[in-house]
Amino acid sequence: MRKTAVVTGASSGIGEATARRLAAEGFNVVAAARRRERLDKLADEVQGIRPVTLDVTSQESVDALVASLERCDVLVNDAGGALGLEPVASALLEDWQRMYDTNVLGSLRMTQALLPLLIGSGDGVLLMLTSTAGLTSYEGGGGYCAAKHAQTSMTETLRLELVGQPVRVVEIAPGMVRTEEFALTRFRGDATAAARVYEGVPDPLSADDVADAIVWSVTRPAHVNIDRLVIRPRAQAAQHKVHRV
Ligand code: 8X3
Repeated sequence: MRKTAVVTGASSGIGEATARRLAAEGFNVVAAARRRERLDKLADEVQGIRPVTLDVTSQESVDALVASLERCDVLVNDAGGALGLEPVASALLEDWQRMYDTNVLGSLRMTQALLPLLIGSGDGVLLMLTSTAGLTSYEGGGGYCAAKHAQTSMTETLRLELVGQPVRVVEIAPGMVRTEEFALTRFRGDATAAARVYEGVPDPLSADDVADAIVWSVTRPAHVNIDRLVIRPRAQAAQHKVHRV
């Protein structure tokens, strides 16, 4: 019996790369995101992917997705992202609200809705895509770091609360990853500002590097729980310590 994996944020970046890799591993993949046309293209291209329109900020949308599932063995909570790089003193409240709603409450909605199926599978894996921003703080990162710290904390709490149940709780915390949209979204479409983030960095991680780690983590034997995997490019020794040429 093929296992089913649900991936949120699957229309681009790490989510899309994860959907592709999980399908290649033989999973039935439910690729979920808001932008349906991108999902349809992905599903046309890759066998084993079912596109589902999903807005993780809407309980109704989450419930509709869950109602369409017969089973779920793996949940990858990838939807989220950063908005703005203003200092806390001048940050926009709406940005903080949006980041909290997608990264934290979006993961909470999906987790609450899918836990019964994950546990019912007999070997479920709940994976949270957090960030090194969930482990440390940096100037301008206030709202994003706060949201990612909250998501990291939720992950730790879940692992404690679910011990003894047939479900693993995995956190993947990437550092610098160059994707099509992460920095562009953060800088509200300013491509020059987005490119500056990676300027001179020999090799930032790619979405596929992170997807590789995700797929490795969820395909370990059932008794092996990868609690947290921090993954950075070789050129990034710490949040502020980046080698540029
Ligand atoms: C992305 C890593 O350094 O932009 O989650 O916060 S960082």
